[in-house]
Amino acid sequence: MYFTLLVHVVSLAPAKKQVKTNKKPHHPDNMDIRTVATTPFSDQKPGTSGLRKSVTTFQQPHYLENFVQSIFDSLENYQGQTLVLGGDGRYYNRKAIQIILKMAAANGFARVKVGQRGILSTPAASCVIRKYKTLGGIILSASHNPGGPNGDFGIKYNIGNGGPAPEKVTEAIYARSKVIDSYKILDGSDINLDTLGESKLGEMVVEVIDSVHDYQELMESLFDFDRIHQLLTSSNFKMSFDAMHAVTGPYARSIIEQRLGAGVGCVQNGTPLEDFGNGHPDPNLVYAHDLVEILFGEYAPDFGAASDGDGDRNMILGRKFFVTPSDSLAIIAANAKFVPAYSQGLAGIARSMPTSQAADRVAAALGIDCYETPTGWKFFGNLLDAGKATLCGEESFGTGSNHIREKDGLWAVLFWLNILAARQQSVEEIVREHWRTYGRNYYSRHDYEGVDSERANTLVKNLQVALPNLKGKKYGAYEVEYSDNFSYTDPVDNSVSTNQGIRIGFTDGSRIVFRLSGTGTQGATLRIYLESFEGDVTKQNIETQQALGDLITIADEIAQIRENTGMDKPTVIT
Ligand code: G16
Repeated sequence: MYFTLLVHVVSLAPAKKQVKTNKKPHHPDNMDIRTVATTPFSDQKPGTSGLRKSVTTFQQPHYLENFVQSIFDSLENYQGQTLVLGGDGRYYNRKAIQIILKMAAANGFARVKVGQRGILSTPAASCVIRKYKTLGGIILSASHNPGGPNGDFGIKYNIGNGGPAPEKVTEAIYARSKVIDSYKILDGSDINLDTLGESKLGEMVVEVIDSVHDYQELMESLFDFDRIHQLLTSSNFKMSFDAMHAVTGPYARSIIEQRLGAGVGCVQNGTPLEDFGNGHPDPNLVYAHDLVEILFGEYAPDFGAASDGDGDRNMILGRKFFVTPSDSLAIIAANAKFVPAYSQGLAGIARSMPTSQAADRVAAALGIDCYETPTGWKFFGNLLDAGKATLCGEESFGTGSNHIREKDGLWAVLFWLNILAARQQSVEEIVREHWRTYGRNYYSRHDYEGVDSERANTLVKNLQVALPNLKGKKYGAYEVEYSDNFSYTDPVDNSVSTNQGIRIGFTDGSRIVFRLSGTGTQGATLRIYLESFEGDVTKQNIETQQALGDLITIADEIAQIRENTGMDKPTVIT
């Protein structure tokens, strides 16, 4: 809204009459909006989850600004609206926030809700967007990728349902980024992000909000906090949470240590650092080694969990026991009846295609639908909005529900705590009982990181050529039942996403899936997903890599992995 300046003009000539003039609406800050000429960058195509690049890429003049303006230009009727803004606290977060605030002000947003110190975990941002019904939000994160001046940075736009922008929006952003020739920015001074409260940037209100409050309130409405409190304060239960020097530290301290009574010391690496303490904030057995050592060491606690850079991933551990993310989704679904918000039943379950089929078995037992989507949380949005799915999960350490539209690391941890509190059994007992009931889906993902992009593309191309001839082919005891490149038709809006991963399925239900990651920033990352089913209880105790040994060999034979990547083993096995 513009202030109207009422000017009284008093004539010095013989005072016949007094003249009052309403001058054109005017505000001094309008003068400070600059339109900056720019030229497009050709590499601003959002990947699996927004635009992720090295910090140095983002530091190029106009790089961030071009992308932000492309986001704004792709939105409809954003003027006068509210935006949520925050990030995982990594290097360049604060700087980017100041730039985006000034661009939002110049582009006519009425208000931006920004997390204190620029911090908002991805699930918290989704929660705030939904709670205050804002137009959308900008989340600054490269998730689990390392941070610091030589690390990665990222930016993505979430729509009004709180979820990542669907493909039609990301495609519009990309299309705009290819032709952009100017952006708008306000020449104002930086906003103090450390103090809660409101201030103005031109006409726009900047509201610095408590990063934890709204999210904590939501968690409290979903879970049985009294029961979890009893568990966490009992003398025979110990847990350890590793925030990996990333965004969940303040959330876990407030919710798990303080509100739920676990006490100081339960949360390790709880202060968000710009470089994540030089770590790789990816909660898996390789990168969350501090936690793994504790949980697999002497006097191990009963429960261990970790979350990633932006707080949407989770890893669940019992004493000397790892729960695969695929099993975690299935077990959460099978035990939803113990959790207040889900005790009335689930509408359906959704999983990404490469995620194991363990959840399908639970869905079948519950008599509900199970949806198979491409990799990327954005594909769950429509299913959740349409009430077709209640729980969603991915092999990449992501689990979530219809409470927000992002995966949610701490939510998964609280879900497990709620189950443990209700069932009074150990993590291992619960998982083994699950396998006895539903069978065990042995599952592993092998990553080959930093592969030369051309070589990786050749591997995929060769596979694509081989696909039509694989059906009926025998590899030892395995016979190929189908082979294809996964294509998904969204059951809500009928949009089609093709080339989402090469699947080779065998007659006994085993699968090998090949995909190139859409989140890496250096070269290509080849992901190979391996899965086999074991219904025989006496055979559910085999070490995972051993159980999948034949499939690992077959994958190499079919894709010529060693030859094509020049690597003789994966860089990460999860
Ligand atoms: C993102 C997406 C997930 C996806 C993961 C890995 O997670 O939101 O849906 O599973 O990347 O994707 P890719 O296999 O293409 O690397 P995050 O936690 O990185 O935002």
